[in-house]
Amino acid sequence: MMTDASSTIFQDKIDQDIRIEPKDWMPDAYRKTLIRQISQHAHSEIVGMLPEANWITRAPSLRRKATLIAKVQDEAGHGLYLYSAAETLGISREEMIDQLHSGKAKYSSIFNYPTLTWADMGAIGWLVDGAAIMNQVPLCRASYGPYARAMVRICKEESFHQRQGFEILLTLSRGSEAQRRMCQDAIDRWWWPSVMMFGPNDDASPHTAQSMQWKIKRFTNDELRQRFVDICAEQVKLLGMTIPDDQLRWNEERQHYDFGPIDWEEFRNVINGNGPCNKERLAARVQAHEDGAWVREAALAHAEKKIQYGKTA
Ligand code: BYC
Repeated sequence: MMTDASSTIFQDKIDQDIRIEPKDWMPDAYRKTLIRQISQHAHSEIVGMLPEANWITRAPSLRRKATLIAKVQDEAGHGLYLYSAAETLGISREEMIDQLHSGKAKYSSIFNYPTLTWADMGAIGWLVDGAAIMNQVPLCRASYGPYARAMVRICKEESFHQRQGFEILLTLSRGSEAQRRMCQDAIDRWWWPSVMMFGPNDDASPHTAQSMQWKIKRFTNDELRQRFVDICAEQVKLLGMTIPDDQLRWNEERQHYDFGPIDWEEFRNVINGNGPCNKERLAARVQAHEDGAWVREAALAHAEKKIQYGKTA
């Protein structure tokens, strides 16, 4: 129950950068925001396995295959830490999974685009994981303890993912003419969806102001997007490739790169279920859940048996 005293204690902790822990009192809206964000983040990791898993059997060498398998497994792990963090707020795993499968919960727009060539594995690592890190490093300082702690390990793994992606592109960029074309084509297709990953502009973002006040978010969507553009605009030079934006140029006065307009119509379409792969992605998740029903039933039967016979594991 809310009292003035508990809400003052909560706010004092936020102001002093003291973490909020599961058993602490928190406003309902804070709890709801965290459940929304953490569960959508978890869903993104799980759905995010699909576009890359699509290339595991076609990776061009044993080393590339082993690395890609490890990366996709890392994403499964991230999803599981995040579901566990969300569960500490009082929502069950089943409820979250239902929300994903029914289309009620969102997941990152980026995973509704197809992976057409091997170079897409590089572009996803460099751009998508690069954008993810930009957004997620500040989440290691989020005010909610279990979320912030989960993010520390996730970020370490994401930074490896980003580097392996850049290395794939670097190899292609030093390869044959066909490989160079494949590299540029992947950058062309993944650039704008990656820029959109940061979410709507600040003036169109309903949650940012409150989440900043609660120190869940430490930077706004536009601040993080700008940092991402600034870094990529330099890194692309190492690849000898270009970013598909003819308005991208250094602004001496702002000390940032200016960039062209974002197609928000495309973003809205994708988050409303009408992107190129939305239906395919959800169908794959629902199918995997149904196919795994026997594992859940067996685990439950095993747990019940252990209780019945009083055995410990
Ligand atoms: N896609 O007021 P806003 C990964 C929604 S996983 C879809 O700015 P907020 C990776 C937003 O949810 C990447 N929806 O909201 C995994 C809200 O809708 P609802 C995922 C988006 O929460 C595997 C509405 O738009 N990362 O990196 O303050 C392999 C208004 O937005 C998107 C995370 O989830 C989007 N891109 O800020 C490789 C990080 N953007 O909920 C890589 C944690 C916005 O009201 N999440 N929306 O229906 C966050 O940091 C924040 O939730 C966001 C959005 C910055 C994404």
